[in-house]
Amino acid sequence: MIYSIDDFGEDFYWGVSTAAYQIEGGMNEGGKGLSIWDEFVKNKNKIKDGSNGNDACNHYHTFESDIEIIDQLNIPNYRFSISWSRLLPNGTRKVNQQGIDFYNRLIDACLEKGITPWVTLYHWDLPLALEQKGGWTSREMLNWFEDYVNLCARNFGDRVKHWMVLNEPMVFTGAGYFLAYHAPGRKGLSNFIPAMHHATLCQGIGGRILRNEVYKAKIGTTFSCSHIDPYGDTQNDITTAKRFDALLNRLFIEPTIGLGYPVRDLPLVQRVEDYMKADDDSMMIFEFDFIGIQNYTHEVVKHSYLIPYLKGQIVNADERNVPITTMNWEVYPSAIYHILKKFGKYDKIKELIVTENGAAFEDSVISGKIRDLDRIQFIQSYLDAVLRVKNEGVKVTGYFIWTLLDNFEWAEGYTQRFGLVYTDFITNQRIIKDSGYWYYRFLNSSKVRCLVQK
Ligand code: GCO
Repeated sequence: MIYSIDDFGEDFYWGVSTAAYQIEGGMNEGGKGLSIWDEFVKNKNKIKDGSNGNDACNHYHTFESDIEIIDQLNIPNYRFSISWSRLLPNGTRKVNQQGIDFYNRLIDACLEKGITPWVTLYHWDLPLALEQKGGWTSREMLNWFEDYVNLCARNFGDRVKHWMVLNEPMVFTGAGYFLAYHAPGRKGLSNFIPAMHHATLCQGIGGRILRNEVYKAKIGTTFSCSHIDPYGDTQNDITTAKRFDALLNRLFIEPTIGLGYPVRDLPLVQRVEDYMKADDDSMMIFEFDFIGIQNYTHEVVKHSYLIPYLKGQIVNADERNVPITTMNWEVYPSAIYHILKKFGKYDKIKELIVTENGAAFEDSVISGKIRDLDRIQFIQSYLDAVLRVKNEGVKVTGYFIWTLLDNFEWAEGYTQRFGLVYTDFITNQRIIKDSGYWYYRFLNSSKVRCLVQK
């Protein structure tokens, strides 16, 4: 298909996304308290290159010039997250005014350039003090979260009108409380199930607070979604695919729109009954203005009796002889088509916005330039799929690229470069990659036409 920006319509939201822990650094500056990630990275075995986000991209000090880059690229919307422990060093009560001031300066810097700020309230960096009291496994989270969201709404809601409550609850509960790959590094169903349930409740709680406190807010929350395909056409593989789909794609959205947890396709979630209180079913429900879809690839799964609970496993992309990114994720543009189509079928969802899509490749600086054609092609082909699904009537209203700067990629440390802008992690110098210039030209001229070969 040949397309240009005009084909998406004038009201389409174009943007770029980041997250506090991945870029800010300033780990113990400005009165900030510790987060679970500040603690988790001390165990160097948990991070591929033994690194940490203590300094990350130094964005805490360079936010003004980073915003200038967004402005230079003419990107109209910027999605970033607030670090809870910068505002409330101990998680609750005592407010750190320097933290509020930092985000005020960041928001104002965006607005001065005409860039619309889109704020994620929770992108994984829980205050450590709260984790020490049980973190997401504790029902107290509901009160802690309420205080935090109120604080953000009251301090920033006069200027920030676009909000996302959680970033990928499946990842922070699954990787953080079930598999111990991510902070806080807890394991097992007895941690995962309560963490999952409290995250679902907090989605609703956060949404309602924003609705009450912020005049004319556009409120969403974001989900990691991967289209799931069975490895073979056996009945076992097909049922396994259904189970993985329930876990990875349906678990958090369905209770939010009143369908409850997908217990039938994912029996392990039945255990949530131990944590359910009388009003929880209705407390989980909230009418979001949009759902943020974060998609990178599809997953291929096969049945296995050996894997507890899930009775199945993901077949890694490098075992399937397919094109991959350096994350070992298959380059598979149809994934975003299928996922948007799937979420478009829930009639309670009003709008879908792709709040993350992008790719990590090996970038090298040659004569001061980064010729990342692979990333440009990746984005063009995924955008082509977004446009296809939009033209078929699915309400997709925006697309944000992950990410502005190469940054700290969680358990992968600094080994993965997802940015439109290259970060030299020694000097902290930024260099706009060819993909950044491409995005600029695409956003600013209907004459830039993309041709995606099938
Ligand atoms: C994610 C995250 C990002 C990641 C990105 C690439 O939401 O998983 O929002 O923090 O860096 O997805 O893995």
